[in-house]
Amino acid sequence: MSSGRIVAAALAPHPPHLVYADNPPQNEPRAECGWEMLRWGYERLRKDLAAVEPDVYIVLSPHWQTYVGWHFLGLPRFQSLSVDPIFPNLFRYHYDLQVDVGLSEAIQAEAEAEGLVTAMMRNPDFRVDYGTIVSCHLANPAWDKPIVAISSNRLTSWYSTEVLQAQALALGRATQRAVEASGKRAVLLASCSLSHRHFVAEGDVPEDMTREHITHHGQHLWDMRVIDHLRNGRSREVIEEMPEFVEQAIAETDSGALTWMLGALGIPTIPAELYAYGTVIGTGNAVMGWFPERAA
Ligand code: 2X7
Ligand code: FE2
Repeated sequence: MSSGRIVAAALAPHPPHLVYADNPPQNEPRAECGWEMLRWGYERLRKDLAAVEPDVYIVLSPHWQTYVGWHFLGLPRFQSLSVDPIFPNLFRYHYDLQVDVGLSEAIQAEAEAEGLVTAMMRNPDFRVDYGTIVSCHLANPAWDKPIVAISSNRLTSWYSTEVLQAQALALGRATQRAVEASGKRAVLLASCSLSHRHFVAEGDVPEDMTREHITHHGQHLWDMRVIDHLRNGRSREVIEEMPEFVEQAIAETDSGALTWMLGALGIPTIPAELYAYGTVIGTGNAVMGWFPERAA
């Protein structure tokens, strides 16, 4: 079998608002408009991802929260209704997704070899989290490729961002080795916002864009700093500054999603492409892409 590769990677935030505003048939609520900059950015990212002809999308989501180890979906198909616990008015999404169980198991085995605690989710009634669903939908709304879904081990809460990052980098190395051995063309999706302080109240019309702005100026400054690092290939600096970013901007990168992806890319020095930046109910969200083959 020819050598597999990570053909692209994306920072792919998952506010359910973006699916809501797109009005796909899978989602029950209907919207008039909203968050266009982010949605147009995703539109361009999707084209670039499709162009690298992926076999599989591998996603790590902050909303599948596990406290003992890193978990992987371990059945070929999951199908149900996903309702956002905070925004049930925006997101009631009927999903039917395929999992590349072989690749999931291969990443799990490599992660165990790195000394990580892991588990496979084999419960057919398991409800897949909305972060996984939103990022995968926005990256590939046709759902015509299988996914590998990885949980977020809540090590930032139990220990520290430093401990989280040590494990997320190991998980990234494990992912890279397993993809290579698989012979497949993989796209990685780091499913997270950057700064992450929400408003605590929502207007009567959720898509009323007159209300949308960053919660706090300090968050904007942090988001711009991280984006600037990534656009200029300074991913090592992002990893080094992560503990402060998480603490000061309540960043959703506390999930390990971004660190895992950067680890799998070998802590890239290639510049990331910025497709969009925008706020969603006060949080900061960047849609960004890495294309290792293009850079080579
Ligand atoms: O999960 C989210 C998020 N990360 C950002 C914004 C709004 C809702 O949900
Ligand atoms: Fe989130």
